[in-house]
Amino acid sequence: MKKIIALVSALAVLGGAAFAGGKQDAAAAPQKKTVIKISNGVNELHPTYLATKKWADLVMAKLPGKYDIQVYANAQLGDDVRATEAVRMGSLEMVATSASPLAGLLPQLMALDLPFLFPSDKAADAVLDGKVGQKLAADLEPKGLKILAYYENGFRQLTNSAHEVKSPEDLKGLKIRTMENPIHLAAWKALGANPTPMPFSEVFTAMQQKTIDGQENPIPTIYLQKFYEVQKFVTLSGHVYGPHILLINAKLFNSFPAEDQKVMLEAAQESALFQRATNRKMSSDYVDSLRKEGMTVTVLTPAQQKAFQDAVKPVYTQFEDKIGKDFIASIQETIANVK
Ligand code: TK8
Repeated sequence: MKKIIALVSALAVLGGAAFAGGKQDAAAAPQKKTVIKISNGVNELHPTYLATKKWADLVMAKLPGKYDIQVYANAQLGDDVRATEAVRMGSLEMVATSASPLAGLLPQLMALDLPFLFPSDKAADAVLDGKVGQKLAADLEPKGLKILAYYENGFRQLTNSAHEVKSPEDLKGLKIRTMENPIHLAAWKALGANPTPMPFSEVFTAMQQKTIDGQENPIPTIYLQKFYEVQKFVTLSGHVYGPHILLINAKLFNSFPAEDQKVMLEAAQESALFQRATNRKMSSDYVDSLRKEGMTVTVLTPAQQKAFQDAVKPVYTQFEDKIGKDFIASIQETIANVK
């Protein structure tokens, strides 16, 4: 039944794109624009939202009159998991989502969630812009999703409202919200915390109402979503690097004329360059902004950092069969070759 609904809605979307204007005289009746809605979980200030807006503006400027692209923020069209499912089904056209909550769809994506895998921005770029990124994109396509670009969410940092966290021992008893992803859950358990998965849009309220003590997200998100209003401590743990991936319904994309596809892919690359540069600048600038907002920022010494790394090591062996040992090794090799 689900399949039939998916097929019907996909055909409806395709039909809309292919037969816009119907049999009417093209000169007399203005061509009906194809509507493309893009879902963002983050708010309007976040580089990912800004980049989807940039993509929309570029595409509409280069293909005037053909597309009506509408960009939504704050999970108005659903959180990462639900919005991505809607894009697969064809009831929504596009989403910019974290890769982590899509682990159920494509277990290989979980390679990116392995803690302390990426040592730098450069290493992340090498992996996502190289063979690994291409492989993940190729494997997502049969699931109905086409990756237009890898934006970045960035290196995730721990925040909480209880006390300063400098070691895994400090995490004992802390209730930490995680993304809906088994590696994140396992890693925080291994660190001694009490992890609870939850959709992103519920996190602020959960912290405010103290149903959770903390969460982890990159600096731009912590600052722009005003998490400092409900969190006192941030530890620069940098435990996971996460991309934000820009996805479009694959059948819809393939139904577009080749020239339009080219414009969309080029606009995606342009928006990604802007997105990563902006996100990286904010990641460094906003550390001080968080201090100004009254947060205690904890920078770990190499020895303290190592204690976190050691504690999560078992997670690698725990998940290597699910992800694929060779796949993990190929990522590690790419990273090792980054100068
Ligand atoms: C926004 C999410 C968010 C992610 C999370 O939709 O859930 O914590 O970091 O950026 O993708």
